[in-house]
Amino acid sequence: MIILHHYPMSPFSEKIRLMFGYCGLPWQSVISPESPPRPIVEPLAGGYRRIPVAQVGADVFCDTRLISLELAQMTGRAELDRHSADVLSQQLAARCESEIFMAALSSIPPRRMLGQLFRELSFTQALRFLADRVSIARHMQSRPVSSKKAGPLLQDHLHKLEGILSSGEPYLAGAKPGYLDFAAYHPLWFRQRMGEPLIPADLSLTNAWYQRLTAFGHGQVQNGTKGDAHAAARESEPRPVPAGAADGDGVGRHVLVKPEDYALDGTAGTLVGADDERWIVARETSELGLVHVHFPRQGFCLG
Ligand SMILES: N[C@@H](CCC(=O)N[C@@H](CS)C(=O)NCC(=O)O)C(=O)O
Repeated sequence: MIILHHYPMSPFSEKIRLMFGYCGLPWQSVISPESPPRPIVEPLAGGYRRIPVAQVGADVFCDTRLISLELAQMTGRAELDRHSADVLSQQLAARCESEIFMAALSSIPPRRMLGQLFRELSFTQALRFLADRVSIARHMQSRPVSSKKAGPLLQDHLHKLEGILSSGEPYLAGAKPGYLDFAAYHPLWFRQRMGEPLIPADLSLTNAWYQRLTAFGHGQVQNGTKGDAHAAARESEPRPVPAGAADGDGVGRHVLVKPEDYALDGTAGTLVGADDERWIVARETSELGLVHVHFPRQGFCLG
């Protein structure tokens, strides 16, 4: 069974949880803390520290762009593969996950965010979370969105969504939801979770679209533990590396794969697969044996 390592407040995790609800794939939920150290995920993913991470046996999938591709392949729902959409939809989805996501964060008044954090987390966890996110912001390579610009940018964006939905289709991707819908949903979900007003009432199509997505829920979920996740890795071999990737560029080299934008910690190991979409890094671990960690190439670099 596919395992998702996540925490309830994580917006990128919500994107995947909702995909599980949509495609009806049973999954196991393993909760990690809101900030490192993350003793369940670290032995699996190595240095990569972002959430969510998905796991099938001894294969570990980092980043929601790649996790959704895995879901598309596992369920035959090609619409969850971001490449299945036209170029404009792919560009809009990428913008939702970068600039719009940052604007959604910046648009939440700090007092409200702090209030919510201290309600949800213990005092120590909340302080650790804040120190961690300040440190991420200091080392960020992508451009932050100022709180002044965030509001107007979000308003424009919501009107753009309303414009797309005025075609009469129920989803941004058309008659059925696609990758774009889930990518557009999660920044708005996070604002709502932090107690911000959601979508202006006059944007009735966008409001109805949001409710339609919310209704997918999280599907058939079972709670799992550190023991379950580690046993699944220890008791399996990584799946074979596809023939096209096994002799890809750089295979055999010792590499460090890391994100290019923020939370820059990377995973070191031997590159055992490389194709246009992904890098696969092999890590021999004393705790879990051999694991393969998969990264999308988009948004990551080799060190
Ligand atoms: N591009 C990544 C972004 C993931 C991301 O930024 N996740 C946030 C949580 S929603 C994160 O990891 N923040 C720092 C952390 O939790 O360590 C993806 O699609 O998975």
